[in-house]
Amino acid sequence: EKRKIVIAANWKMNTNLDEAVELASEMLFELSEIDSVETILCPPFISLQKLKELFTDTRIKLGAQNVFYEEKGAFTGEISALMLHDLCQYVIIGHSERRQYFCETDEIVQKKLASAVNLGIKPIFCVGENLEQYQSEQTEEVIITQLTRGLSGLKLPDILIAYEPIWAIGTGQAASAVEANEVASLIRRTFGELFGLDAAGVLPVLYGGSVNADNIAEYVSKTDIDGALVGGASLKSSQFVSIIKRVA
Ligand code: G2H
Repeated sequence: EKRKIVIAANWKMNTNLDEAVELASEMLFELSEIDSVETILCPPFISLQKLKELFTDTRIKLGAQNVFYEEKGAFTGEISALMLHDLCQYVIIGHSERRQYFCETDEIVQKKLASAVNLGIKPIFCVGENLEQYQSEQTEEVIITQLTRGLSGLKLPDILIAYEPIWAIGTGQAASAVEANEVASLIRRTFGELFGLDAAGVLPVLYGGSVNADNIAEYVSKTDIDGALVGGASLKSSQFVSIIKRVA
């Protein structure tokens, strides 16, 4: 069974409400006929409701960029899976920017994954090594640790995993497709050891880090890469649309 290609846009901390609606409308106009690619937009929280209305009865899916692990209570400024589950189907968890700037540990990531899964939101679980780890050949160890800690205690989660080498994020220095595929295979093998071969066989594994319309085809041509998490190139509708059209 061939896994469906997934292209997810991570807009990060960009776009106000008007800009998000404009960008999403342009993308919708170009992509409405395409159903061979699972297309997911992850705008800032403030635009989820409007984009949900815009995408009603369309094939485009929505995701949040973060979630807190408690369902409700005195957690000033936080947004829970309980608040998100009727707004979006996906949520990015464990992105390196959150690990780096907001002190998210593997333990916090695990709680967030568990909370999202419990509420029926599919996590796009990000893992990846930094430059120093990459250069000292610790990639495999880092990935296995992030996966086993992040996924601990979860029962056969409905999840996507994104491999994002930190040294390739927003730098224009993308990992080679061969290298990315080796790590994608490692992710699939590790997931298989945790949840069984059948689950590993259908697991969507994405690559993220300086993906654009020129390099996307090579990534998805690889055996274990099923799509991409796209940052910078998802902020221009023409660029994002061409990425999707290259793999549709
Ligand atoms: C990696 C990626 C999207 P960019 O963070 O998650 O960003 O495509 O800008 O490298």
